Amino acid sequence: MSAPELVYSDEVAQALHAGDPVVALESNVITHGLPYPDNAATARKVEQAVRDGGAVPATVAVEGGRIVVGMTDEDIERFASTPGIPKVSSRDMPVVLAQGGMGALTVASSVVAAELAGIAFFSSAGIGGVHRGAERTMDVSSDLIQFTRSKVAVVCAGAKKILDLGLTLEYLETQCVPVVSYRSDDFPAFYCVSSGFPSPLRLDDDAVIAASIENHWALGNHSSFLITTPVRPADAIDGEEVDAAITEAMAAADRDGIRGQAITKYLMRAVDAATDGRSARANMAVLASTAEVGGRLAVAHAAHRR
Ligand code: PSU
Ligand code: MN
Repeated sequence: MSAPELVYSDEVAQALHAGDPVVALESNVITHGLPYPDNAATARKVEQAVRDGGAVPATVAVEGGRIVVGMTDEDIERFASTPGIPKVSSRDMPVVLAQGGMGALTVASSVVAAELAGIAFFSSAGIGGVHRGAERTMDVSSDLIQFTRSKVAVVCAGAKKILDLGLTLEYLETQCVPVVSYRSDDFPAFYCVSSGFPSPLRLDDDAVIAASIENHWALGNHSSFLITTPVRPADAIDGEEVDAAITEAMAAADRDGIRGQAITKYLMRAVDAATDGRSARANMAVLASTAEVGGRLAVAHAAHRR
């Protein structure tokens, strides 16, 4: 039995070898988060944002039975423009790898890939969470469960308001996953500056965050460390407007019988339509600004490890 093969881009391999900061990025946002060609353009902008923060980006995916660590520009274009690439979460990974097809990695499977690849940081604007109505549907994103199993620092802009963010925070607390908000008092909600929930903890100092991450692992926790950073106010969308669109979209999803894996994309597209594409633009902005903070914190973390 051999472990799945990882193929690194030269740049990522060199950075990891040198102990330079690297930030992993998900590919599901390319195939399922935004329509073509915005998705390809955004993926490149997000990679550039990681560089602006001072780190090397490594967008991760699966293809040909191998885990790709650092997609090339051509890979990104192909994934962005090929319809029907499956959304691959942690539990789907073994089968898609065995079958040899293309797979877009969610936050959950991306942190699996990052840890295997030796990458300490991952950035995504919106993590999955506890869905609204989960007490009925039991729909809790595997992202949260994977955070309890993978040693990766996750930088995000919180989670979308399509989720129950109060329950999401409760789950992370119960599971001993640290949640720290970087230079902000509130837990953010993707393209909204605040979810309305205060963050469990605020930290302003990059070096303290870097040391806290290492301490979390040194204390024997084989789990993730979450750091949130909010969307820039100029790019943000008003929370109440989004809430109204979500309530409507959830009723429509119910009518259309949309459940499970498909619900996240369905709700996101419905909110995009209801806000006249403004949420799609905010989406692109927050993906990039989050990645830049991810890059910056990965720099502090790499320095701490030296
Ligand atoms: N939340 C967002 N945007 C996204 C996703 C979540 O605000 O694109 C995607 C991510 O790839 C995340 C996945 O890992 O959806 C979670 O899906 P589910 O709720 O089915 O676990
Ligand atoms: Mn789900």
